[in-house]
Formats: sequence, structure tokens, C-alpha cells
Amino acid sequence: MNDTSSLSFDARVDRLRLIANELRRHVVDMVYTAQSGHIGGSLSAADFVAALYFDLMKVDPANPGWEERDRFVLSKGHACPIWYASLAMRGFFPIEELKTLRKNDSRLQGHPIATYLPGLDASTGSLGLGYAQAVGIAMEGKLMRKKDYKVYVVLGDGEINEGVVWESSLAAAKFQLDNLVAIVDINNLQLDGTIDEVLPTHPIDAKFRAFGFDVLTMNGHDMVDVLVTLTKARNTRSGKPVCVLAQTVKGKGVSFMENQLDWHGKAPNDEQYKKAIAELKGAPL
Ligand SMILES: Cc1ncc(C[n+]2csc(CCOP(=O)(O)OP(=O)(O)O)c2C)c(N)n1
Ligand SMILES: [Mg+2]
Repeated sequence: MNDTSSLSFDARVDRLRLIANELRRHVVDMVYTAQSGHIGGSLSAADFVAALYFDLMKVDPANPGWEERDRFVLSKGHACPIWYASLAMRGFFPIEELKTLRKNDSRLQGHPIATYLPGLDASTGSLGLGYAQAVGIAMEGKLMRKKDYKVYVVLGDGEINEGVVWESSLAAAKFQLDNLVAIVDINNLQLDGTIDEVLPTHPIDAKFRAFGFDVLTMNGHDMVDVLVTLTKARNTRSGKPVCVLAQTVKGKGVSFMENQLDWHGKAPNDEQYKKAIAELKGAPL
């Protein structure tokens, strides 16, 4: 079920909280099973990705190439466990396939390959390039096809170190891409340090504003705030692209992973797996 129009706002929020929790359980399970993969940045993005795929975005798993669909690009492609889990739970491919993450011949590679799997709108992993593709997809939608679908793209706060992000942002503003919603996952950590230690990017809101974006900020783990803010972003047609700054916690939901640099790309051992799944209460996977 994905038509939530008959539900009250509170019921939509409750439903999304449960879905986000289940997505987190899948992420932990996939990375544990593969014994490799990026867990921290998948968990920080889980709440707003849940809100997009399970409430706000127009997609049809039975027709992944539907021309009218909203597009989604996870530009921080290393966090693809959350993308794969969302697509599987949404019905794009069988849930059991999640267990094949990072295996030879799997459609679920360590960085997403669009031609391998239904529902992926871009191949990503080289930071910055997914965003450039998303800007191109938004240009195509607005200027060439003249459709009103939205293009949602998720960037990491380390990712915005990439120069191509700013070059693409200039183009998004120039072409008045108000069909573009760029969500920056501000978990304050990247691969080998904090944002300030590696290459400071703050203040991020002022930068995107200066580049011609409407900027919104939300607590990326408060589902009420997430739903309200992303709805606003979706409905905006101001002639400007929208940037949503999601304040998040890397590793969110698993106490010993939260805010810990080494959980950027580490797999849990047996004991850590059991503890993590116990913390993320829910149905057995
Ligand atoms: C062009 C490029 N340079 C370096 C990397 C290696 N790399 C993978 S993830 C990462 C850190 C990304 O941090 P952030 O965007 O904050 O992601 P998150 O914290 O959400 O995991 C880096 C440097 C890469 N994938 N692509
Ligand atoms: Mg980060």
C-alpha cells in the first residue's frame, strides 16, 4: 500500500516510523550478511528516504520506467543499502535479493548500477556525479519533456566537497529547476573525519542560498518535521531549485554506531549484529 491519502497525518507519520525502522533492520542485515558495506550513512538517511518512497514520491514498482514517475538519485551512492532496502520493500524486486548485497553476479553491487536493477534512476558512487546527473534529469523533465515530475537527489555533507556539486548547482539555478529537490544529509562525518576536520563546508545553508536555491532545514529523524518539510519542498514552484538540509546522526538507531566514524564502512560481527537488531525492535527478517 502506498496511497496514503485516506490516512490522517498522524497515521502517516506512525506508518513511516515503522517502515524506517524496518529499513534500518534490512540495512544492518545486508551489511552483516555481506560482511562489508556502508552502514552509518544508510542509517542517517533512513527516515527521509522512507518518507519519499513510502509516502511522497510518485513511483510504480510494476512499471519502473513510467515516464510520469518522480525520479530519485542517491548521489552518496556508497549508502546504497538504504536505497536497495527501500526499493525491495516498495516492491521493485524480491526482498530475499537483499541478502545478495556485494556478492559476485548480484544486481546489488557495492555502488548502484542503474542498468542492473529496476528503480535506480542513476548509477552513483563517485561522489558528486549523481548530483550532476540529477540536475540533468531535472533539466530534461522541465525544459525538454515539459513534465511536472520531481527529481529528488540525496547528497552527503562530505560529498559537497566536490566541485561538480557547485558547478551543477549553478546550472540548476540558471535553468530555474524548481522540479529539483536536493537533500543534504548533514551527519557531520565523512569517511575519515568530521566535516570540519576534512574540509569545512559550513555554513551550508548560506552557500546554497547564494547559489540561488530555496533552502529548508529539518530534523532528519523527526518524522513529523520530515513529512512537513519534504511536502513543502515537493509543492514549491518558486522558479528556484530547493535544497533541504537534513540534520541527522550517522548510524542513527543503533546506539554503538551513532556518531562513530568507524561505522562509516564497517560490518558488524555476530555479537554486534544481534545487539543492533535487538535495538531495532520489529518483526524477524
Ligand atoms: C569522488 C570520490 N572521492 C572519494 C570517494 C570515497 N568516499 C566514499 S564515501 C566518502 C565520504 C562521504 O561522506 P559523506 O558524503 O558525508 O557521506 P555519509 O556521511 O552520508 O556516509 C568518501 C570520501 C568517492 N566515493 N568518490
Ligand atoms: Mg556525512
